[in-house]
Amino acid sequence: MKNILSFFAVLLLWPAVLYAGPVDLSGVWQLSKADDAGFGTVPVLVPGDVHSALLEAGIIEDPYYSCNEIKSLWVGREDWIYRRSFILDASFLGHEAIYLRAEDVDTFCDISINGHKIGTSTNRFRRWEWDITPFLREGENVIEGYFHSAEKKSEEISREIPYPVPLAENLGRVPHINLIRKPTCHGGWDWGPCQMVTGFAGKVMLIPADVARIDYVMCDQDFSVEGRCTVTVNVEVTSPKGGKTVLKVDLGGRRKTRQVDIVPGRNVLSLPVTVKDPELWWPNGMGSQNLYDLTVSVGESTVKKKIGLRKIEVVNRPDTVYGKPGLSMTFRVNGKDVYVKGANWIPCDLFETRQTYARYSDILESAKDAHMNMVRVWGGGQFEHDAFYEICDSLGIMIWHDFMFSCSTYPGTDGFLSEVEAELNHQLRRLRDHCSIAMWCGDNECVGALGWFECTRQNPGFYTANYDRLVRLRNDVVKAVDPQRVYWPSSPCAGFGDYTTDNWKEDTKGDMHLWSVSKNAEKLDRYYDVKPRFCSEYGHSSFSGYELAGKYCQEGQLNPWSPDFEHHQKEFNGNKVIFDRLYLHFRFPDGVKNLLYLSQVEQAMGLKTASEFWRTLEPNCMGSIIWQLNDIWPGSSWSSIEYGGKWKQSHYHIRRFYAPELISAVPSFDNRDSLDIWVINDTPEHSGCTATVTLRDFSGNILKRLSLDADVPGNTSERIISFRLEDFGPRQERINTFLSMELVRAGEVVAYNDYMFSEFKEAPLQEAQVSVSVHDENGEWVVRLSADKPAFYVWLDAPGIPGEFSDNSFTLYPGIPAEVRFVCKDRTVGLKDFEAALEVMHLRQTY
Ligand code: BMA
Repeated sequence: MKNILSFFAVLLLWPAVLYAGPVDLSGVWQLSKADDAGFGTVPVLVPGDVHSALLEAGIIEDPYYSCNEIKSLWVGREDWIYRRSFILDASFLGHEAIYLRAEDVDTFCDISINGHKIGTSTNRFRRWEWDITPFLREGENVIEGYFHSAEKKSEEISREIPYPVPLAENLGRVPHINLIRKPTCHGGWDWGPCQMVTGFAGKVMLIPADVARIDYVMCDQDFSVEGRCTVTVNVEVTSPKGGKTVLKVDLGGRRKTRQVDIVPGRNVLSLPVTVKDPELWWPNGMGSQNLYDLTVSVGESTVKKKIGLRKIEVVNRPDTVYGKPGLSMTFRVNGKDVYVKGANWIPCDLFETRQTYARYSDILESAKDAHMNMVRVWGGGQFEHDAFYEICDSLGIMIWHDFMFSCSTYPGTDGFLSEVEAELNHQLRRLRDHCSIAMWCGDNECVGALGWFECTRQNPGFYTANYDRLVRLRNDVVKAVDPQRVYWPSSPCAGFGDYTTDNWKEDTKGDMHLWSVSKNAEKLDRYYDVKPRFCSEYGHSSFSGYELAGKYCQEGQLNPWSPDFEHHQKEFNGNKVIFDRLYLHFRFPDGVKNLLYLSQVEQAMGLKTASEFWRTLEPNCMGSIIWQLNDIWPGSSWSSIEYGGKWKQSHYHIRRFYAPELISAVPSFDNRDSLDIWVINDTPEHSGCTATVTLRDFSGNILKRLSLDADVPGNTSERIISFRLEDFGPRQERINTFLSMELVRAGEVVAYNDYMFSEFKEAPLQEAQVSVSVHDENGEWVVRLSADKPAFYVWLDAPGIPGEFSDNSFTLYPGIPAEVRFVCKDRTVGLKDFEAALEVMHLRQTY
């Protein structure tokens, strides 16, 4: 970081930063505290944030360590001033107009140029543009941004609204953050700390214009003629003085031009380009992600982007399922129905300086590796930076995109609604050409919030009418700006205008959020009672791994009940519910390391039970989105990938249970005394497999083995056999055994799984000895493992060495050695270091 700062400092001192095109004011600015001259100044990066600058300057301690979060809460209650100078020459000033454009300004900022106030930002999600031509001068200019405390502003606004507008309890420390347009999770959430991050989080640019300034490029795709896609390129242009110029479009080498008459002010220009035999964009697992280069220029202004050609529909059709009226929820891409396998995305860090391309790419690559085809950008976070969407486009990860509203009521005031209208008008224009965005969704859990508070229950008509205004406004903007995309009113919800169905419990219509099983520590069998059409949230919380917990706890506090560790558990009663769930399955573990390990095993078991069952329900259920993929800081949470990028056990399980081919044992839903074996084949081809189902005891002896035909057609889930449980003996005998299953094609195991007849705490697990050796095979690091007895949830860990194993958290059987590869993400680490760091754990070792 220090190096980055000094690099930018050199740039800043460069005598004349002169450009013919836009001037990017990114780099080092100076930060001061508004009411404290003694504070002096510290360098601050743009894009960036105040906290990062204070941390770099040693003014605050790392808010992610120990209980330091509390020590830096003051930062959000102060006003801050950003300032920098820049040099302009006469030729730049010769342009007809020069605009200041700022994105992601968080949140309330008075901006001045050379002492003249040019405008005030009031919303992080809008793009701000001001004509600053009269205020610029040749030579040195000064720009200043005065950031008012957003927390204090939210309090002021709450005093102006004559009725309560509550936000869910236990979510954060800033009770009125829902009144301002800023990432709600900055105030804290049940997986993250409160740090009211502020500053220029996006770019600040000077944009010169004579004839044309391109504001947005937006493409419409028309597939109505077989074998071609007509892309109509729409360009929104602002012109200071108007004039004649040329609109040029180049779409993957197909060039078109048109003379255009530009009028002063706003212009909308269009040019259609036809692509014959388009190479379509497909989600991960369904085909390739072809992207066409698009270059558009008007007058002196040029925009480049990459677009994917595809048609995405969301089919919400009334139907009858399991004897009840329902509403389907099916994503369809290029005419093919997709079973969605996804996870929920939250901001990948509180601090803007750490929301880097590398961070996005690491997490999203991990999602792709685990066969995910969708992330849901959750509504309590933010519209992400461009890199996020570019990476999703290129990896084939579809996006279910919430608008930024979560777990709250919202004001129905004209002022609030006009902010929402303005932000959506910008964000939809900015993002709509990203082929990965599959659907806009109004919010997170705001239908439910209508029933969460005393005031909303007392006055349901008033709050529902307020909410309905918001729902309709959002719908109107989508219809006007992005009519080719579906708008789903809220997550979860049962469809338009349905504000009463409780989609935390109802499973017949639309999408549901299923939390009762994990948050009430119910038995995992309860998942088999719920048959969602689409589950967009379900999760099991876990502690972070031992290595990571050791980084945020002070010495002597690596214990879940210590102050430091508890501080990193943000869910109300979160530790208690983890313990309650562990009690259901496991014997009491020895020591903290085993406890943390078990919490991750339980998380994997919970996600696996629900996700595998729901895949068997295809096509009645058409997708599941796990809560949650990533973390905002290091702590206890529902994530499958820890802060820093390390996979928890659950992520390895996700990779197995979201794989295109799966074999799974599920209790029969019409008769719980039966056990069905399912084969799910999400590939387009017949599977051509055989399946083996083996009954073993815990010493590893094979008691029975059955070979079955498992040739399942493409995109189908099929029950290949149903057993009566008593076929495996009476319960008392059965609990001494378990099933292992394999799906085999041409002698190769394409999927494997196992099924326990009892809880692990009841089963007579044997003290398996696991032998491990590490080898270098043509530059690949290979770990060979074998066990003398069945060993469950065998967990390989190489603390201090970043990377992923080709498989992990699996079952080892005697006589069947396993081979696992490790891909190291740090080139300075050698095989010997890896070997020295490697640790292996398994379930029986925990007690
Ligand atoms: C939900 C989400 C989040 C929350 C999660 C875990 O329903 O929408 O608000 O973090 O549950 O409690």
